[in-house]
Amino acid sequence: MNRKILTLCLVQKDGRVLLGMKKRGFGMGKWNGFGGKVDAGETVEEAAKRELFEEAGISVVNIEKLGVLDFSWKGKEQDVLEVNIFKATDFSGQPIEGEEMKPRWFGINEIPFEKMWPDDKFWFPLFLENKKFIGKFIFDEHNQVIGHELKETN
Ligand code: 6OG
Repeated sequence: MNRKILTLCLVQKDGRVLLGMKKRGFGMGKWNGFGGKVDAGETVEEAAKRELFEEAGISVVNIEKLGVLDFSWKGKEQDVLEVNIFKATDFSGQPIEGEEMKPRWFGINEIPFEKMWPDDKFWFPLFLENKKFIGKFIFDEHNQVIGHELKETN
């Protein structure tokens, strides 16, 4: 098995969630949280904070890990993306657009699921309520979800 560890960090504050429009690379054209690969010598949490700063221009002191999801694609099940999902509720600085992401606040009732990865609509309700979860999603070649498991943990 080939497992790649990734981070995904979202800020939820004052009834809104900060998402970024991915401007290039994997997931281009989709709204998502901020994140990426873990560098050598870094913890997953350190990577999540660094990526949030690099992609949205904001700094956080505390983040909480809420979810771990395994993503794989039909016919390539041995390649797994393990995405570690964090929430920040406070930050310093102002979100700014960078080379990779265009940040924007969304009210929690106007999350643009139709322009996000299709797994998001499954786990977002848990995330918004600070529930912890683990799960796995399998996609087809069109990036549609063809199978999933999701459970709340404590
Ligand atoms: P770079 O490889 O560009 O980081 N990511 C996903 N996020 C969601 N919501 N659903 C998925 O389903 C995802 N696959 C990857 C992890 C990629 C960023 O995209 C996230 C990283 O934050 C397939 O460095």
